[in-house]
Amino acid sequence: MDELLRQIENYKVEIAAYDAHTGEAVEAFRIKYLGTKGIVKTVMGEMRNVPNEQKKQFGQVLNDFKQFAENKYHELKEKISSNQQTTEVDFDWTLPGDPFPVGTRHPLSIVSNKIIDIFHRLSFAVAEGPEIEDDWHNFNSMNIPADHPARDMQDTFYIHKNPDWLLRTHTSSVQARVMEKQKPPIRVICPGRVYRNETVSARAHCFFHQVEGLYIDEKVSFADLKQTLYFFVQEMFGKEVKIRFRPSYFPFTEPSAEMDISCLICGGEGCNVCKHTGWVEILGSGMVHPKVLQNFKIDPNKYTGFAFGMGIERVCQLKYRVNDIRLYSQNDVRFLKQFTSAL
Ligand code: 2NL
Repeated sequence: MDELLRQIENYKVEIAAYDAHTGEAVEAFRIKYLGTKGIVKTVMGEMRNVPNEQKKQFGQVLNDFKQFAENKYHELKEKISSNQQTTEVDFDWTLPGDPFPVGTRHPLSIVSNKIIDIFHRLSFAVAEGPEIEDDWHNFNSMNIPADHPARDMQDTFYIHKNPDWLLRTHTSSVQARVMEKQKPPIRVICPGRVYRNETVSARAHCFFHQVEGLYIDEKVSFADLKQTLYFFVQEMFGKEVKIRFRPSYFPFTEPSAEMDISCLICGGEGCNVCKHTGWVEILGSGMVHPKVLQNFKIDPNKYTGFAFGMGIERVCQLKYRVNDIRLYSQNDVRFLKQFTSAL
């Protein structure tokens, strides 16, 4: 009897001293003391040998012992689970971070920025204006007559509320606003979005982007126009590019000319892009019409100027070989990601 009591006391000391740092060690404790063949069960089995008159008192001791072992087990379990939480907080802050998914610049922005940069080197400033315009800035001041097809509902988006308002069809309206405010010398380029009522296809869209340029000063000549635009395409496409001018017509310039560059896709050999001519159209240009200058109280006898306009989608198509204009606004990351290194 006394022997058994002493043994229980020894187990209690052992249990009190037991420490565990892992789930496995806690489980080992459970098996050793509380398992079906564990120490608590074994000690309980000794009850058989206890004389009847001592059973009550001894039962109490055994129950206390069982309780003692169970308490310790719960204590150990508690400690392990709070330890696991501590491990999460105890994070290695020196580990490299997860990379942020960084987007890519839109190809039209890349090309627009390049154009701005090239003309900046020739002292052209950038001007911006509203996309919703009035008839005067978009058409009338630009010498576009009332019966011009561009003014047709079929070609231009008008604002129902006010028939004088429309979505600008070119960025000439921005240059009109510059001429209204500023006196020569004027040297600006106007990049921006423009709208035309076109059926959407691989080649046409109801909105696209343009850069127009305007240079007004004393003695500005067609030679200045040619040299400026030649410099531009050389910077944009490379020194080897060739240019040619074809006479053309625009209501706001006189004389007018369209400029072609030698086809960079086939090197002039003939391909689909240049329709086997070796040349591709890149922009329209001309000497600012005297009537346009007069509209802004600029004396055409004192001042002359040249102007030009080009589609950014078109330049982008030639530079990066984009063959469908719809790709620019579909937001397909497989398309956009291809311009990661073009910045
Ligand atoms: C084209 C042709 C052109 C202009 C735009 C212009 C602006 C003013 C005065 C006179 Cl303020 N002209 N702009 C001149 C000639 C051609 O654009 O085919 N663009 C895509």
